[in-house]
Parts: sequence; C-alpha cells; structure tokens
Amino acid sequence: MVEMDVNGCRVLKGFLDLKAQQMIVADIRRVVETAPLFSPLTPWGKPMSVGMSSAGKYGWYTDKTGYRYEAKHPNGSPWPDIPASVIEVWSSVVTNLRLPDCCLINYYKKAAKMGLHQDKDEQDFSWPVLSISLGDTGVFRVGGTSRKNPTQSVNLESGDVAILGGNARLAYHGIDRIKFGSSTLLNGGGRLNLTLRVVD
Ligand code: MD3
Ligand code: FE
Repeated sequence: MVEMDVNGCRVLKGFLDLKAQQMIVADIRRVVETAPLFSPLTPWGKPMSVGMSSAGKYGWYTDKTGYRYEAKHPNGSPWPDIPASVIEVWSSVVTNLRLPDCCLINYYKKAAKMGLHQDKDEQDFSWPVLSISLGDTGVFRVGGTSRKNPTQSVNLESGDVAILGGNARLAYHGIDRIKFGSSTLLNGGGRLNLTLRVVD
C-alpha cells in the first residue's frame, strides 16, 4: 500500500486486495437489486452520464428542484443498509465513533464522466468523505476551494481508497474519463465508485 497526497486528498493506493474488492462488489450487486441504478436529472434537466444509487439512511439525489439527500429511492423504498464490508473500510480508515449516513454508488460506463464540482449538500464539513474505487481506472482531478485554483490529476485504480478531509473537503474535483477495459473486476467493465458520507 502506498499513500499519496494530491492537493490535500489522501489517496491510499492498493488499500483493498482482490478478495476485499470482490466481496464489496458482491454486496453492492445485492444493493442495486433492491435499489436499481438510475440517471438523475441535473437542475438544468440533463440526465447525468453516471448511473447512481445509494445505501444507508440517505441517498444523494438531483432533479429540477436541485441537489439534496433523500430518505427514499425514487421507487419509494427506503435505501438498503450500507453493507458491513463497506462500513469496515470507513471504520478502519476514518473512525468508528460515527458511521456514515450515506454510501453513494456511482457507476461509470465507457463514456461517463463527472465535471468539476464541490460536495456541499452535507451539514457538517468537518466529517471527511471516503471514496472506494472498483473496476476500471478513473482519471480523477482535484483542485482547491476556488474553481480558478490549479488542479492535479491522479489515476484512481481498483482497490484505491481516497479520504477527502480537512482543507480538501471543499475542494473542486471530478472524473475526466474512464480507462475502459483497464480492469477485469466487473463483468461488462466500467467503474464503480462508492463515497461514504456523514449527512446530518
Ligand atoms: C474531493 N465522485 O460522488 S470520488 C461524487 O469517482 C464524486 O465517482 C467521484 O465526486 C467519483 O461526488 C470522485 C472522490 C471524491 C469524493 C468526494 C470529494 C473526492 C472529493 C469531496 C471533496 C473533495
Ligand atoms: Fe464529488
């Protein structure tokens, strides 16, 4: 395991071994059977290129009304529990004093990307966000707290864990592109990213 600092983001390269990655993928497959992936509409009415769902007390959601957390999937069911295999990563890297309220599931196919943005729909920015990357490599870009600040890029590969806390918590960040076919972890390819968040 190698630890990197990318503009204040801690990236733990190779944190999860293959067995741990496979366990988490199996658990997330069960989550999306109950809470299917969907492509939320941005406030501008354009569907996101990333497939999304969530587990936990809250799920992140967007439509013409704006960005927010919701207690239910758009199908009306409560979100499934966050799998223990995923909670385990949070407890070992962040703390076991408070557990995350949301595990946002992002699924990137070949052409999916996520533009530079800040994560600020949560109530308390003193809690970090933890990210788990699975499957194909994503080219991740992170800057500062102003859109004008310079950015750095790093490849997020399968098994990498990133912790976004402190000054980096409100950094602009995004996924420029997916290196489709770079991993064999997911049948059908693509990239799965899980972000664990304390919401309220
Ligand atoms: C830096 N997801 O869901 S994870 C998101 O790979 C999101 O799917 C990306 O950005 C993905 O909001 C990036 C890494 C990440 C997550 C949260 C952050 C980086 C962050 C919050 C603050 C700064
Ligand atoms: Fe984000």
